[in-house]
Amino acid sequence: MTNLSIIGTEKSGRTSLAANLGKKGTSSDITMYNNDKESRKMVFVDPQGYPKTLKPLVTALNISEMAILCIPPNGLERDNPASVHTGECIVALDLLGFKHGIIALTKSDSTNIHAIDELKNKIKVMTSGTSIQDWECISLNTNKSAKNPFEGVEDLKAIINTMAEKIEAEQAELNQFPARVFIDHAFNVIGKGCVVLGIVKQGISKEKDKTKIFPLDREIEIRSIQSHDVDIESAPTGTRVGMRLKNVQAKDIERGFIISDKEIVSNDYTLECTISKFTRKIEISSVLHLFVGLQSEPVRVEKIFIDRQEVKEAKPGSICVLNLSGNKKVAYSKEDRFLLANLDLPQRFAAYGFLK
Ligand SMILES: Nc1nc2c(ncn2[C@@H]2O[C@H](COP(=O)(O)OP(=O)(O)O)[C@@H](O)[C@H]2O)c(=O)[nH]1
Ligand SMILES: [Mg+2]
Repeated sequence: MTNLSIIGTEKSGRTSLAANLGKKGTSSDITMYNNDKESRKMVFVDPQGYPKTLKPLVTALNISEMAILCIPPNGLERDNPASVHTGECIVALDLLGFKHGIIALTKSDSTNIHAIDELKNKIKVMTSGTSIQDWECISLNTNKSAKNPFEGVEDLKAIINTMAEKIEAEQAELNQFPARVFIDHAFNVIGKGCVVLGIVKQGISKEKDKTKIFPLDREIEIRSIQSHDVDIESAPTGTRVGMRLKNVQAKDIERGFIISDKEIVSNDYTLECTISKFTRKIEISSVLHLFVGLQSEPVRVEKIFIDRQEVKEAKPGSICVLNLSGNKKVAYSKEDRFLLANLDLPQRFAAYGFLK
């Protein structure tokens, strides 16, 4: 199963595109659109709470294997205040090292071919050296009364299908690892008890599995699993699941909790970080926002090291080790990628890092 996030600035046409590709399902600060009818099941995630907050964007990307970055005709114009968020989405994809994706030049009916070429050139310059520099740009619209209605949408679907094949092969490789399920929603259903929604990030999760939930570090049992409203006995990597859990209550579960046999749990971190070129310097005692998996929380920069020397600041584009401390317990594994953001800046993403 392939999960896609459809990201971009406000009014980039991402909700219109998502609604065109799937049927609306679960909705909070992210909205799921499912295409249950087609043989290859996909979920399209619209981080609708973005750009107001970063959390929906990071959540959507971390439950997806593929992204569609929507850039409207004015999406990179200097005098368009929203264009900072086009840049921010590019920085997010780059810091996440996001592999699979397409750039959708949306609202093609409200622009012209010369403007589209100019936009493509701007994008080429902006994305050069980032993880998305080779992503294909495809011009499209979702306007049924356009002269060329739904131009590009079928082409987009064809590219998605080709990428989905690659993604499925990668997911099959991950099935050999211990199961980890990232939870994005949790609620109580009368007569059924605690139900969580989420994604199998690696391994194969099975009905009746006796496992744990983190950072609670509590033993639980998976009573049953559903995917796209159908009961299944086991859920391989990439499956979007609904699970009934035994021995935990929905009120004790927050977004980002992980179902797995083993995770690290902490509220301080030593990370080997790469600071983005598109941020300001990071200083001792500043407060950053930390994201890992689907969890997020403010952290204080306690210490900074460059080449093992303790320093007071780290410059954009540099590599350093950061000692960070927060208040809340967070669950993660050694190979998980952390993102750091500075919420006071217009482009908020600041760095990525891994456990030192
Ligand atoms: N002309 C035209 N308008 C569009 C297209 N896609 C979206 N819109 C309009 O642009 C506005 C923002 O679209 P929406 O999908 O809500 O953008 P979002 O804020 O990125 O989710 C709405 O008024 C849409 O009707 C398109 O392909 N062509
Ligand atoms: Mg929207």
